[in-house]
Amino acid sequence: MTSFINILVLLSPFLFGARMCVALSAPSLGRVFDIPVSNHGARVRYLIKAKGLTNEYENLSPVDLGGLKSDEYLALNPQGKIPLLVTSDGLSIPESDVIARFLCDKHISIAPSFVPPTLRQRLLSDLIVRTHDQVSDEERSMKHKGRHTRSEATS
Ligand SMILES: N[C@@H](CCC(=O)N[C@@H](CS)C(=O)NCC(=O)O)C(=O)O
Repeated sequence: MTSFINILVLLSPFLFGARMCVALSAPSLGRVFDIPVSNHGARVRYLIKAKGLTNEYENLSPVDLGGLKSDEYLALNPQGKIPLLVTSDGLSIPESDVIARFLCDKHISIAPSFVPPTLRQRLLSDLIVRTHDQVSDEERSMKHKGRHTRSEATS
């Protein structure tokens, strides 16, 4: 499989042209560790897609480094969680909202900006993000305790 990918990379300028060739070589801006079912990961994935930056940020699974709790992954993110952005200049950034704000700021010139135009809309946006994270953390901690719903948690 690896040799097939190597051959594809070598042939890519001829097969796909120069632009695709860039996509197959090392990503220019960084790597995002994530898995498709992660709701927090989706926040980062969606932003990168909407800004047309999928060729610039390589998507990897923590399994590529041995899993969320492997020494290699924990060295990058001591929380042992996804998503994680590792920039090409060596910054290791956890927390989906922090990553999202970093990417919006870094790529502010690429539409959509994802910065609501009014104070009231920015407030609402912050509340939506905060509420999602709070509910999601609560659900996760209930699952860890073997309870699956709020009513089970209070019974
Ligand atoms: N506050 C974090 C939460 C991240 C989080 O809980 N991610 C989940 C997947 S959606 C995870 O990595 N769970 C694995 C674990 O907790 O061991 C964020 O916004 O990124």
